[in-house]
Amino acid sequence: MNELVCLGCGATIQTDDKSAIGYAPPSSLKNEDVLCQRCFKLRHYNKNETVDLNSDDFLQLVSTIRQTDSLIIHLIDIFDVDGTLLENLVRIVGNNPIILVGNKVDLLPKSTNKGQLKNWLLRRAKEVGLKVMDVYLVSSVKGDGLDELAISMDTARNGKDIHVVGVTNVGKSTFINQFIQRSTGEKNMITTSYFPGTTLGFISIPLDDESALVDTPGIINPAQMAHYVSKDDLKLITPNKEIKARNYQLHDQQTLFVGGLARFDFIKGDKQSFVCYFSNRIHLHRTKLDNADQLYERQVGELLQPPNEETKETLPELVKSAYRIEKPNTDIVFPGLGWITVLDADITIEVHMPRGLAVSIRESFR
Ligand SMILES: Nc1nc2c(ncn2[C@@H]2O[C@H](COP(=O)(O)OP(=O)(O)OP(=O)(O)O)[C@@H](O)[C@H]2O)c(=O)[nH]1
Ligand SMILES: [Mg+2]
Repeated sequence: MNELVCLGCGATIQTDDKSAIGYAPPSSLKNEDVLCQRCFKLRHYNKNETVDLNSDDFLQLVSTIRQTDSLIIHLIDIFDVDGTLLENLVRIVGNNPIILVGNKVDLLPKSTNKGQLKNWLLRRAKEVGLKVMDVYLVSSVKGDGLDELAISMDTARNGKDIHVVGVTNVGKSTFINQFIQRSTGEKNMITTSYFPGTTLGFISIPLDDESALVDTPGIINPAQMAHYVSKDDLKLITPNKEIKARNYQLHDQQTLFVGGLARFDFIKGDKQSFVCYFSNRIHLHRTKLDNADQLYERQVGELLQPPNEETKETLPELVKSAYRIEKPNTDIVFPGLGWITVLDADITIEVHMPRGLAVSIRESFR
């Protein structure tokens, strides 16, 4: 006997509780493929019903992969590597071999040096103690890089299953949908959405008679920006096309606001250019450092958006950290938002982010 699961999200289908996960009207059970009500609404009305995400349940479920003999595709969002690279992946997938795949390359400016980005990802994986066979860069939406990866996956899996594992919202289901579309022509078979927690159970797509490509629910990482902002704001901060670099000449004692979600204070150093990489829909605002506190208080949710008037209420307060940047070509990374490249060097800055999210510094790969 096989449990009936939703084709779109992998949740176990039930017909009793309309407000619980996996609900489908009894009449839908006679269909060959059953979609739960939440997936149905997401697909047909683009309406996202919030589900109660219990991070422990998902972690436990995904951790059963430890007991399998399979190939792991660890998908991460190259726009938020700190928020999506799973340092504890080995605890979840055991000794299975891992290919690291950076998704969403379509969002990077075309000029990005992909070779350097790959090397940096390899270094990051090593730094956090993650052993990976190889690194690939792909766009699951556009299809870039998937042919090359498909060949490598086929060799590496050696007839075994492939599990696609990663933090919520990195694009696991979109990634698998591309492979389904390539082999059967069917589009958007698995439900995807811009909000975390879309996939709720394992979804197995047969590769041949013996093995499958398996979609898994996202691991919840509290350090992911998506958990701090409203759905509306998330839509604005998530880039939906290639990022246009925005160049700002700043003097010391000037501040740049990233909407009302983050703030960059140039404390000390020579006047210079800062290149900003954020969703084109986030408003950047320059002001004098002296005015910045007051401006924030008055204008967060107004001039400084996102958040908006309503969603500013739920945003954690911004907390400040100071850095001395000595090397030229350094990125200040605002997890889940984007980054600012410092072209020159020898500067002191202060950076403000919502409490719970930490800025990081890296060598730029531009
Ligand atoms: N620009 C861009 N967006 C992508 C890409 N892949 C996925 N997305 C978007 O990222 C969002 C999340 O995609 P999903 O495929 O639902 O992510 P997931 O990892 O399955 O999420 P969970 O099921 O919640 O764990 C959606 O809005 C996708 O359209 C990509 O290659 N490029
Ligand atoms: Mg998914």
